[in-house]
Amino acid sequence: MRVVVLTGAGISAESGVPTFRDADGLWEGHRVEDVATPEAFDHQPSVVHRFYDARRAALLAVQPNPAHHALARLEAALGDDLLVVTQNIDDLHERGGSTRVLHMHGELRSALCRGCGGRSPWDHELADLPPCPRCGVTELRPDVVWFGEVPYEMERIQQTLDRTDLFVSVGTSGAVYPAAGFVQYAGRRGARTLELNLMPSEGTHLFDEARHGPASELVPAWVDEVLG
Ligand code: BV8
Repeated sequence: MRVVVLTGAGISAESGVPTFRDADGLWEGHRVEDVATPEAFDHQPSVVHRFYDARRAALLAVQPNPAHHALARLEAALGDDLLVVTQNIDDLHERGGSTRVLHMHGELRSALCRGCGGRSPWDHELADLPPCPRCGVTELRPDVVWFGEVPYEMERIQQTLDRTDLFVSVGTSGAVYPAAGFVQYAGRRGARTLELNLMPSEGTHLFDEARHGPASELVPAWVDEVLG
């Protein structure tokens, strides 16, 4: 059985990573346009850097939770028949043991050089405008996909969705495209679709089945079911 699991901020909520839209969510203190658009970066690079430097530093204080670990268990059983596509820029899937993870919106622990286009593993700040480890110019930006930018690896995602048997969405509000459109895309190609979320998402009506509750409980239970 070929499975694609799409994850959002909700899968990392119980690890202590703030979600976007929930009460005390990331967007509370910041207007999206002010911190997550290329225009914002052109106008106020220091504001944008501080926003991502703070999230990168906060990663050190959080750990993967049972939902991340359960997906790693599923990967151990399904191997190449499982792909985790995440909208999250944290590294909790990998720290939970998953290797087949695709970060369609980028990663906090990576810096992208606007000079040479190269990517470098990054665990420090960018606000002090350090030089690119590859080309030396001070043109580094967070390696994340901002609103109005094309998500990473869309072709590979589409090819994998084309031949998936089961599409599962975990911890996402279904508010941001193109990720929010994957359930319809996969469903139209015959895949069964399942939503695992704390509460009904904006696209809950598009799923064959929906289960609501905390990811740390729903995901391990679903994985146990799949692994029988
Ligand atoms: C693009 C990185 C062209 C940076 C992010 C069609 C219609 C309308 C608008 C558009 C459209 N197409 C494009 C747009 C514009 C835009 C968009 O969607 N706007 C929205 C606001 C309407 N999209 C874009 O600009 C995208 N680019 O379209 O390019 C294109 C398209 C296709 C092919 C080629 C080219 C780029 C979007 C990416 C932006 N970058 N992140 C950063 O992280 O700072 S988006 C960011 O916000 C996240 O990555 C994620 O995608 C989104 C947040 O959503 P969630 O992760 O779901 O989080 P949220 O807080 O909303 O919800 C949490 C959920 O978890 C809730 O449902 C909650 O109930 C649940 N939950 C909470 N706790 C738990 C839980 N569940 C289980 N257990 C718990 N414990």
